[in-house]
Amino acid sequence: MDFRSFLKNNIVVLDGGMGSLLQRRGLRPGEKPEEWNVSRPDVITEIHKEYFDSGANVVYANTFGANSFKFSDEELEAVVKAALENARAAREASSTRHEKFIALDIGPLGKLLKPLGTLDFEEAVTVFKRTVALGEKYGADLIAIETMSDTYELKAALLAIKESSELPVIVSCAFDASGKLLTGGSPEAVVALAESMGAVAVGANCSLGPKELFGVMEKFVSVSSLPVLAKPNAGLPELLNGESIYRLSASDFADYTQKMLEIGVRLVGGCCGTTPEFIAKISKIVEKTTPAPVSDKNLTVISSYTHALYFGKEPILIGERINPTGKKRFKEALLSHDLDYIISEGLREEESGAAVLDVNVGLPEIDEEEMLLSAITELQAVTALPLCIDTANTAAMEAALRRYNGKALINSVNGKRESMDKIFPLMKKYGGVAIALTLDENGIPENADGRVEIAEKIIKRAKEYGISKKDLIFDTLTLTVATNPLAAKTTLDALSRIKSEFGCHTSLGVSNVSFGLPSRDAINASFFTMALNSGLSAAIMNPHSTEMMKSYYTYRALSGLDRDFSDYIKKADGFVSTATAKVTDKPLFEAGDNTPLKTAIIKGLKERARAITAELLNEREPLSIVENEIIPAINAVGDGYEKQTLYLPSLLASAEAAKLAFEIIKEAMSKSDTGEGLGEKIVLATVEGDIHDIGKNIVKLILENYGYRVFDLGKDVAPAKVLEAAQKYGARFVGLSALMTTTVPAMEKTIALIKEKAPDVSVIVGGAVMTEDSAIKIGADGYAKDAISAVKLLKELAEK
Ligand code: B1M
Repeated sequence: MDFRSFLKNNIVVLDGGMGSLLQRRGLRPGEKPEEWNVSRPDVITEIHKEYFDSGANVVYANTFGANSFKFSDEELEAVVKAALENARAAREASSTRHEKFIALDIGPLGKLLKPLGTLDFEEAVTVFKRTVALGEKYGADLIAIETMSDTYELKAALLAIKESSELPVIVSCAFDASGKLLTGGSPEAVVALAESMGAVAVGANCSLGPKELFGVMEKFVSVSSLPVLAKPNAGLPELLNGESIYRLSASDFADYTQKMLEIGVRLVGGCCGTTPEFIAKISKIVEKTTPAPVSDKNLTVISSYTHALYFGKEPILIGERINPTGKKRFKEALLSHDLDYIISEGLREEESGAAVLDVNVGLPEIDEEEMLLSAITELQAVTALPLCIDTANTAAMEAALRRYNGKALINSVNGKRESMDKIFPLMKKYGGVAIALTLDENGIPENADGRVEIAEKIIKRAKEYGISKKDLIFDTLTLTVATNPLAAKTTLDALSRIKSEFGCHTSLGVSNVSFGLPSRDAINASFFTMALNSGLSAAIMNPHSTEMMKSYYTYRALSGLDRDFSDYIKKADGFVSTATAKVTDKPLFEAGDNTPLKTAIIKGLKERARAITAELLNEREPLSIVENEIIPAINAVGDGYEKQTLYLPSLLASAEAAKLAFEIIKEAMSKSDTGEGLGEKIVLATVEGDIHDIGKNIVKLILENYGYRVFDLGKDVAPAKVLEAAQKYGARFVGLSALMTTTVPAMEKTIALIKEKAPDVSVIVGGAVMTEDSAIKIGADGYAKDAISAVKLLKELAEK
């Protein structure tokens, strides 16, 4: 039986941990587990056999880290080949009679993708492809992507498989205690992506025990139309003498597994700390359990890297402002490649209440493909809103869909054969939900019947491409009532019929209705309310329009979608004060904004931050800009990160913007040395394991400004390197920075080494995680809470 058929009707037992078992059998720290496929095939085969004997239907071949970042081409082929041979040998040796499959195991590449790290998306796809091709060549039955903590890397892996293999793929991600991925992704976002990219099962593995993971599994089961997979650790790890210990017993683990099966999980196994004993206990339970049915949830969903957005729960506002039509300033921005302007349009829409951003950057004079790709890349670095990719250029659409981190909304397909035959293959490959316009080769039908017929034709053609109608949202086209008074009624009739006859969701661009008439906002708003009442699921509109937002919030409140009218009440003040204004087109940077640099950094607008800093330097002291703009902005972003209102990519975008602002300040300040330090030498470093360097860079700048000769070793610096530099440069001082509790031990280690080998050198420390007390405790000569205190402290130490 092949894996797909087995999965359809059975609960699948997966294997348990591999790494911890290898350590017990002598794998040394730093040694690559995959090397044992070749050097210790007996051990690997034995472990696989134990899992098969315990009842596992699937063993993961020992290829978790087998990729070309860690192995040369030759080595990679050897380890993957041996991995699959070992698994096959185990299968042959195992005498139990249940179904047995071998998965090629694909783990994270060990490098973060841009914008979080330096790895390019396409390079990640290429690297995954190499491993996948070997897995296919050496006979894997399926592919298991596991322990992913970034949806972007997951997408790269899924795409690599799609482009190079026919094997079924099961997917699982690593969630933290908040129920999110490292980059902020929710289970719902993972499901949306995995389903749309063609996985056959989706779920969670590693990081937590079954108890802590239970809430995450409930979320998976509630939204997934695919079988759900759970492969937790044997409880939460405890660190003992540098080793992770897992204390959950096999029986307790099995009890939790039973509960997971009861809520509908269909693939169960274990990760770190679990052993064949755990799998044997699970298998016993599975034998007695009837598989829960896997139902099609019939959800129309798009997603970003953080969250999924479902159509039909409440009306969705799609911001239309990223579009050059009729906008001189926007066109100029496109021509001059002013991405910050384009992005700030999107951020303003988000502030006004848009839930999705439509992105249209087409202009005949520019390379639309390049521009769309840049806009998508930059936007998804600063906002977590799902994007709607809006272009008639198929190449640009494909490039954007490929790079989009999630399941995109696609604007648009229509009933013309040519349109469907271009868009549907892209949807099939990259996933997505398409806005389907009810027009075809004969134009827009005048009556509702004609538009409903086109909708039916689109649904039929989509089906031929294997695309479900739940991934189509119908736009029955708003025409102006000025030339045809029945136009609005026809649009709404078609909309209601498509909803009731086909069960499909709908969207409209509303503002066309009033073209050529006075008080357009009044007509638009009434039409919008009528459309909402006819069951409109989404509207493409200007979220800065007060009248439209009034309609939206009153509709929600009056139809019971806004509990206690709380959203309405929050917005009502704005409605009153702007009652006479047509559109509250509030710029992101208002005249009189005292903190434009702060805003630019918080929003992660890099070029804007650089330009504003240069302007501010004409009127303000560099240091006051650092203290009153840059540091508070970074702290504000830090607060948002802590409260989980924003996630790592946004934090990084802000840090990058702060860095650019800071570079301009550095240039200005390098001209103003006070000479106070009289050339005293100091070696500066952020300690090993810590990559936070904004604070350390500020300290460097100020020290240089006070006449110190600073030797900056950068971030993540090993103790020996710090010592070596202090000795090499004959520095009298060393300054260390640490921002995380986990890197304070590295600071202590560095101080101890310096005290031992260079006792004449004084060490000062700082960083948000440090205090006067903790500095003394780890043996530092002094603690500085900020850069100016560091200058004072060094002076005191020099005088001692
Ligand atoms: Co991260 N980060 N971060 N981060 N980050 C913190 C520090 C954190 C508190 C956020 C949080 O969770 N609330 C948290 C640490 C928790 C803890 O251990 N207590 C954290 C975490 C967990 C992480 C990651 C692990 C996230 C993840 O991957 N899950 C990861 C770490 C990776 C690693 O280091 N191995 C990570 C990554 C990042 C970014 C890359 C996105 C980015 C850093 C970019 C960069 O530095 N190039 C980043 C940022 C920006 C922050 C916050 C938001 C801001 C840090 C900062 O720059 N502050 C931070 C939360 C926060 O502090 N609000 C956070 C502004 C800066 C001017 O202040 O550095 O304190 P500070 O420097 C001050 C003083 O302390 C002093 O002078 C400076 C000027 O006044 N000072 C010295 C500093 N060094 C000194 C040395 C001296 C004297 C004075 O003498 C030598």
